Amino acid sequence: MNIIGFEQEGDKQLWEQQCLPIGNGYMGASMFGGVRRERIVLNEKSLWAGGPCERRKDYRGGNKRGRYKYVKEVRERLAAGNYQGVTELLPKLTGGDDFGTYLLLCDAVLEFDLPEGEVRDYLRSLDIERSLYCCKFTVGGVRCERRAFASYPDRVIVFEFGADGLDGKSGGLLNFSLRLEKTHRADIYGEGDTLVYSGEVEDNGLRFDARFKVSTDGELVISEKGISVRKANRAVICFCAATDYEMKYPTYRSGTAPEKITVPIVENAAQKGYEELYKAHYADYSEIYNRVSLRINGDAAFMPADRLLEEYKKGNRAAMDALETLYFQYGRYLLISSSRKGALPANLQGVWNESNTPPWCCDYHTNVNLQMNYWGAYNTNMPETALPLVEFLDALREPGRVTAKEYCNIASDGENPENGWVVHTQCSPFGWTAPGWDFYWGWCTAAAAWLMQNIWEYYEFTGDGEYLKGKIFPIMRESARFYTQWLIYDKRQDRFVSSPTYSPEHGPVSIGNTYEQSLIEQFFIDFLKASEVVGEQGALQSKVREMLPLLKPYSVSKTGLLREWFEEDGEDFDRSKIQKNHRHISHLMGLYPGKRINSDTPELMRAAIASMNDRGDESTGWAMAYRINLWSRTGDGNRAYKLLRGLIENCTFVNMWDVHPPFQIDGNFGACAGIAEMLLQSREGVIRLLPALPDEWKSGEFTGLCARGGFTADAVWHNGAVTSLKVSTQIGGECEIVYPTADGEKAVKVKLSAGEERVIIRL
Ligand code: FUC
Repeated sequence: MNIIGFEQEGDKQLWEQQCLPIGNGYMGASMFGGVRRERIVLNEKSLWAGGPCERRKDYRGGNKRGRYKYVKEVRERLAAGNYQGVTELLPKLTGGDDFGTYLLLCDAVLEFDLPEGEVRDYLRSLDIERSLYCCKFTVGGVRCERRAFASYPDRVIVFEFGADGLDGKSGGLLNFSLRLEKTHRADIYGEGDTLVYSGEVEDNGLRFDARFKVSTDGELVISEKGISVRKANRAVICFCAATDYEMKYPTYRSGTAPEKITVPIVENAAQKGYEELYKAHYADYSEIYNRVSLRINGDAAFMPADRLLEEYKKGNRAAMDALETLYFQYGRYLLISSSRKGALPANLQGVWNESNTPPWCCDYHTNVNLQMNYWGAYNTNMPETALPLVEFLDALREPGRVTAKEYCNIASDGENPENGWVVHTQCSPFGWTAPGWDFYWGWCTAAAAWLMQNIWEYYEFTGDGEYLKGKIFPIMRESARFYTQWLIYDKRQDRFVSSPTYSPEHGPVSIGNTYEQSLIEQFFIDFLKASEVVGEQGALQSKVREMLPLLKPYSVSKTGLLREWFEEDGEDFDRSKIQKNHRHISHLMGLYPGKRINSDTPELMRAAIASMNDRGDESTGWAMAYRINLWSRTGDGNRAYKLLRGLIENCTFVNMWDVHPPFQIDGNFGACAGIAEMLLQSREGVIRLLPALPDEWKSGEFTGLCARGGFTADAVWHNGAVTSLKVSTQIGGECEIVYPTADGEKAVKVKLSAGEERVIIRL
């Protein structure tokens, strides 16, 4: 089932629970399906307050000057065992408070003149296979149909409104007005058949231009009050918005008037018309979406989303199969709709946002959230959705160098160009890379190391060596330069450590916690592999090779748990700041998304499992999604499934958006990745089919899931055994495929040439 549908209008006050979202990476629209009155929430992803501007000439991405002196002092006190003594210094290890926020563009409010009468046959739906929103109903002898989609190739959002007489004769029944609400400082006016909303963000003067170009067979009046369409059968609005933001340090302005972007776009779109636009949109979208299919048990009939969720909670198996596959594909829909090349990456809410004061500024949170947004990009066969992240990180290097200099005394200059960059927990499109304004969440020196995993995996899954060499590797290399200078040798711990460290987002400040050490370790491993691929060997690689074995991220506590803090069994370790069931479970990075804890490290695996049991199975949206992936990596499909079930039952709104609370899209993405991880895992040339299959998923099939090494697999299973299996590759290579059979497990080695596909088991 590919439809999220409702038989009632959405409550327009309950945006995060009830809207249906469409988007093309650049823009988003959320729809409620109002019969007589509709609210459409409109977004443009670069519309942000904050950053450099006339009235903030001294903007420095949050960086305060010369803070490395305090960092040094903190390091020395910690190294001397004076953990209490650093508390007074921690406020010095923070950034400024001029962070800014993602903004709402505006609401479009539509009022429809419709005859009195009962509304019948109402359905509003989001078809995620067709990437099309639709709202249909009849009232007082009029049949209304409204559709909308967001096209990436044409960079417009297209709204279509239609009204027909049920008698088949009467015409001109479409009468509506559209006005803008919650606008920023702007001029709003009519220009021919176009409503123009052009202005600037009050905080920073960022210019924007939004256009609604109307085509209709009825009477059209456009003025500063908005759009009025009368006596029409049909109207189509092509909407485009753009800003003069540019992802380029230090001004972050393109110098191009945004109407230079929007005018040709809406003109071109209106020329093409609805059908042609939809055709191009569908061709673009479906080419990505259709790469993967999933069926669990039987095929499901349509059920409205609210009922589906209710039936799910009651344990209705058919509803559960339907909702689980829908949730999986919805994650893919949301990423295709909110992360496309040319636009900023998906933020905490993707691209959708109804407020000018959204939670956590709707930013790029890098202590887990931004990373999680992209976990499903590769294994669910959509590597191009990760390109905005690569571009974003590339552009963060310049401001990140300022943070490296001011907080870590790692400077880039003529002699040492590109000598190291860093980013901490919160990050904005204006290069805000400084630590957050409070140490106890804002400090996170390993965020960049973690993000390197996200982009290195682009290569692992696609094998695109040219892109690795030209784009990804330079970012990794500069990160390696940073960490090799940042790590210090700690005598008492006898290892190279990141210091100070803070395990997100609880516990005491410490030296070399597992989170930081394990992320840096994984990054060093990946960096050395990447260096081999691009053929670069030098002093940096030697340094990394020398430090790697001395990072020693993992240790097991007296009680058998994987230690989150190296010092945690010590007598003077401050346990008062530990929250037992904390949502972050940051010491398990090596199990997932990292690869260091696995079946070849049974002792660490046991400790990791003990830690997961200790943390518990109840948490908030993204943290539940994280746990699905973690349990999948242990091979315990039933436990992964328990977490998936918990996420859907307790952390999902009826529109299938993930609840942290509030709505946070990372949980949607993390769970999508987790479902794929239950079905296929890959590591070190080995591909495992159904590695964490729950008992409930008795039979099913998937196509197009991806493995490291550039392989794609299609499989069918019955009673837990793979009964049909095909692998293919665009790039060629060797791998071992391990899959469950009716009487155990089978492993086959295959060697494929580029473009080859091989049937391993025929149905
Ligand atoms: C992390 C989490 C919070 C929230 C925020 C956006 O810091 O700890 O729960 O998800 O990101």
